[in-house]
Amino acid sequence: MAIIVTPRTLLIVGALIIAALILVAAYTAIAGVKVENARYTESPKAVGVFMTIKNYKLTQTCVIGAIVLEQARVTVELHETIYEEGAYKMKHVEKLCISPLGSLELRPAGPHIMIMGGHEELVKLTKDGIIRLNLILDDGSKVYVEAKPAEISGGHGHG
Ligand SMILES: [Cu+2]
Repeated sequence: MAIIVTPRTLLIVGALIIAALILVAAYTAIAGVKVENARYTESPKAVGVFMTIKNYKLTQTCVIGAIVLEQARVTVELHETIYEEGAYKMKHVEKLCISPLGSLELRPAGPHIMIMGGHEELVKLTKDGIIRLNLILDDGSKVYVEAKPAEISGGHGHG
């Protein structure tokens, strides 16, 4: 069976490509924000969570908080790292913003999510090797994230 390429075939193929592009555009508009490479590092007093956050929206999006979905009594803060008086210091911030169509790298010595609690609670938090959390965005939506242990220790201490 031969496929005969006629102007009509090209028109159908063109229409299908356009339909696929519209679907992709619609998907990213709905998805809005996507997270990649979520990982964590542990220290005795805190766990640092890092990831790449991609903003597919045409407007700025800010992460205004995070909720840990694990059976552990911990507190979560958004941190920036600043260089002050010859040392890196972590600073609690209200939000971490991603520019329109941009991405934000949460990393050691940069912006990150910090989970703090007593040693026992942190052990509970990481016992199955995955930390499940929801990022809370400024439009009220949530982004589910599963963070795995970072392969290379970032030497991320707190305080
Ligand atoms: Cu921190």
